[in-house]
Amino acid sequence: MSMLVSYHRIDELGVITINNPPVNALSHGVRQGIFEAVAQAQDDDSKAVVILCEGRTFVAGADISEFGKPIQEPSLPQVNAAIESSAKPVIAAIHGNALGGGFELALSCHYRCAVPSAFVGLPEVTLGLLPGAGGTQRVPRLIGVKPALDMMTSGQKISADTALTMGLIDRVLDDPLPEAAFAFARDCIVEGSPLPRIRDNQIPPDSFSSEDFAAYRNMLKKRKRGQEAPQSIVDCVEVAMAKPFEEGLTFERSRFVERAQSGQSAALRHVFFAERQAPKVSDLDKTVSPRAIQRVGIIGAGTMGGGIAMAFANAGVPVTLLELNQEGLDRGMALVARNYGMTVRKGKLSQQEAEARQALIDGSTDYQALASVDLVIEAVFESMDVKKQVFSRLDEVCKPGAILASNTSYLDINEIAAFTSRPQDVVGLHFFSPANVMRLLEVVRTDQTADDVIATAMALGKRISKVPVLSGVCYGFIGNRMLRQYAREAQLCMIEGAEPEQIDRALTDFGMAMGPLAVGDLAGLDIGYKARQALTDDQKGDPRSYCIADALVEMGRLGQKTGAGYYKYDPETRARTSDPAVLEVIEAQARKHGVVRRSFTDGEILDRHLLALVNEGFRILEEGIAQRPSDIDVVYLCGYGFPSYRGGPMFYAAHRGLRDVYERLLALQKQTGEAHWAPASLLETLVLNGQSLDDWAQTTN
Ligand code: T1G
Repeated sequence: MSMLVSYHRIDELGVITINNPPVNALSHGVRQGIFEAVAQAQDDDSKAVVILCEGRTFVAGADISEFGKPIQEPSLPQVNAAIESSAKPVIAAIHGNALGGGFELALSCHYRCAVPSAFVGLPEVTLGLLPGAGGTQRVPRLIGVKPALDMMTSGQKISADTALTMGLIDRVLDDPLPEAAFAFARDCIVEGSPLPRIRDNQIPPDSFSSEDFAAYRNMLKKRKRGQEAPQSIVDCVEVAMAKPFEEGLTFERSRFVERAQSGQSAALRHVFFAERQAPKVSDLDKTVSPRAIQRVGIIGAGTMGGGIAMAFANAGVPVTLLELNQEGLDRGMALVARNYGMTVRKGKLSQQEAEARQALIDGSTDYQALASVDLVIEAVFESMDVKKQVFSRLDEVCKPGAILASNTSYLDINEIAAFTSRPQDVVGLHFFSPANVMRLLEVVRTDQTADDVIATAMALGKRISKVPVLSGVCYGFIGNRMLRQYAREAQLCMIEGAEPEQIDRALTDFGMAMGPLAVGDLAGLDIGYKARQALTDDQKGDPRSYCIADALVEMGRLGQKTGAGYYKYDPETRARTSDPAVLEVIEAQARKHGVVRRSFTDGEILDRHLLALVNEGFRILEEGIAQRPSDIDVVYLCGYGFPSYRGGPMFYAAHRGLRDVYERLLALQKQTGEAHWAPASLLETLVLNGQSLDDWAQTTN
């Protein structure tokens, strides 16, 4: 028996214990160990078998890091078949999370019990996969077709109490493991035969018609736009209704292997590990420990300040929101209250919970109120003069050791840090709007930020349910710096001949949540306009890349907030439609700048936007602004609506092939004569050396 799995006896019970930290993933060694232990139990005089896990969780699934490698036997379906055909009752005793293959293993057991704090789920769809060890055949037999489809296509975790109500488990234990599970197992022995084998359950043939399946598929086409795995899950469940269990298992396996070899699953598995890698800062002094953050101050109670306050209150961290005057403070606190009210009305939070969180946010107009906080985040107007006033004041009132952070999206944080006598305590914490919702947090390290401040920021990011990504100081950090190139291409494609709808459609067909021009209208065209006003003509760059946007703003078309921008918006429904007036503006600007407009293919539009992102991504890596390529992917997935099943801009480039990307950039440079299409030197080096991005990342991190 391997060290990963042990078997011992407790009186009449056989106990199989899995111990594969950190999450008891079903690696080959674990599968082998369970398989052998089940066989051993068949041969001894135990009356029942309990499967439980050491550590903080039950089995959290197959070992994702084994995907892409040849499957070693026994496979999980073989292990599950051995468990289900056991002559003695096998009981799964669940704590922490029983997810994916871990819950499929539990479903092959005859009984399932769980501690109250446990969760079960089949999140394979979030990895572009489907439950490939019997889940698609056993769950509909246990809880019915619709609940099974909802469970597997959402991938959501289900609490122990809800799982009991749904019939997924048999008992929620009152007492702690393992004793309570042993007691339950003894009850199962008394229960006697025949053993409940889910495989023997029948799905009522009229419980879900072919029309129902068709309707469900259509619903998924909208809700899970572009994703292949949800549709495969429906196919498997439809077979579960129509075919005997074994045939269904065979069908499921074939679809599972197909999914596991798909580009979408490779991308989503990359995302899984990339999000877990991002908070790790490879060059930090490993001996430093994060500073304690018990209370936070936020300056500026506007949309960003209010959202940031909610992000901390949602994590149980008390916040002081500071505003210049009472009127501004009341407006900010009212905004927070309104947002919590909306969350309650949507049923996402109880009134009681909302009130408890709101109570953690108090307000003040006096800087002295921040004297004892552990961290201050400034979210005021984007002007260096205003930042100077705020940070000089914070330097006076904040206690030694307090971290001073700026939520600036663009400004030079080295310059901001220089306004204080404690630049080592200054860091950028760049949230994304709405800050209480968006998962991305860019942690911007200045030339002097102390290691323990970075360690604190990364740990704090996880604590408030964000994905923290480290960035160096440059204009726009990682996300906005790349976005400028992407937004430039939207403007240039427009003035050169493409229409706003075509540009946005090319990107949404690729899977972006919204096209660049619709995003501009949502955010407000005046934001970019004001940012450009602060730049010199040189810094602004080619006027063709902003003249249309400027013209629309100067016409008062600021986007959704004025009912018109690149599109016009229905005042009631907010539905957007194209507006011939915009085409007139575009054609006028093209004439003014001597541009002869031409037709575009969607493919060219897509290439110019994606490769603008990718090329700037390579520049950001070669400058060391981002630690690793996957961090750039996380920024775009968690902050800019890049489709997760595409893996992110750098993953996209790596899987498209760096040579193809390189040659396409050279072709665009030749076609347009634009210097910005010159391939980044890192990309050129990798292509000429035949090196992959992963290889490079391994050598540099
Ligand atoms: N395989 C390999 N490594 C895993 C893993 C897994 N299934 N789950 C977690 N890890 C690693 C993770 O990379 C991290 O490593 C460490 O464990 C802690 O994870 C046949 C095919 C269980 C809720 O999708 O959702 O079963 O960074 O930071 O926040 O049908 O991990 O420390 O080096 O996330 O406490 C289905 C995936 C697999 C669940 C714990 N299962 N895991 O969250 O810790 S497919 C899943 C999670 C499958 C079958 C199919 C979470 C968690 P490192 P963590 P956490």
